[in-house]
Amino acid sequence: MQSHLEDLYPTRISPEPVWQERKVPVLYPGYSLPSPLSAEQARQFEEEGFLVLPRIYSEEEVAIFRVEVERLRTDPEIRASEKTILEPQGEAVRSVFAIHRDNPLFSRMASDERIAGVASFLLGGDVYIHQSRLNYKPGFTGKEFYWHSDFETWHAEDGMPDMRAVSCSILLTDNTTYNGPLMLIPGSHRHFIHCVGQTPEHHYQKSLRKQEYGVPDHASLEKLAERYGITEVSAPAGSALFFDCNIMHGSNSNITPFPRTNLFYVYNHTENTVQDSLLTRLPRPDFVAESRNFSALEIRPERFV
Ligand code: 6CS
Ligand code: FE
Repeated sequence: MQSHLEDLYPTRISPEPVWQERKVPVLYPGYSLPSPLSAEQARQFEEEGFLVLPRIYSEEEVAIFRVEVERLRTDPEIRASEKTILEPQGEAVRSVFAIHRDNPLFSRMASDERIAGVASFLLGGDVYIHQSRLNYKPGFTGKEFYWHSDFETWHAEDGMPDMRAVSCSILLTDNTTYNGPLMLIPGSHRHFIHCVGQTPEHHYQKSLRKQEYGVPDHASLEKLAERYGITEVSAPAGSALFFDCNIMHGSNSNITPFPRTNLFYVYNHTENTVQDSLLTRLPRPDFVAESRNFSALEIRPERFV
């Protein structure tokens, strides 16, 4: 029987949006040196809530990833899987979830010290994968991801207790200013905004295509954007973008011919595992949120060419 944890971030309860401050550090101490980041990089992540590491994967490695990504996109079995989400209008593949579990290449990549080592440093210790996904954002038809805090969803719908998780997005195509790059509000990770509205039953079946609950109200978004501005991340393929689980982010639709295809690994600290006792509904399926195997990743050097 799980002990009943206090809900530190009671979102989707109040009829009005509520702001509260983050309760835990952004950058966790306690990691042994040498660190994979410079002091300046660590400071930037703490201050802004995100950090770009340009071209950590070579062109040759990216080419290998893209062959696999294209194979997945066109594989009828993958397309028919519940782990594959289609775009809200039409039939293009929007996301494929749990690739760290089902795909040998992307399983190896999840433990690659070039990314897992940075996540472990930021979170201050042992980590496991809470969620992984491939977001295609195809040319012409890739639709937006509306503004949200990932932690708000992972807390409300998966039972993640606190903000001790970080996303790592690996850019598999150039993310330009025009093909729907990630937009972040730097500094927003320090505030937790309670969203209004209840979580619908089986919400993920809709929210992963187009999210309408667990999104902040316009007044809060306006206040955040006016206070901190909006930064878009344009960087070349092979780069890695680390962003705090609670930073407000979103991305626009892609009407250009150029896909914006990114891999995402969500690293969670092994002391922050999801707790059913925090949920008001049934837990989401295991392909969206790890619910059984919380053992620490064995982080190791990897090369893919
Ligand atoms: O609900 C989730 O877990 C997913 N939704 C979004 C918009 N970002 C995080 C994650 O992929
Ligand atoms: Fe997100």
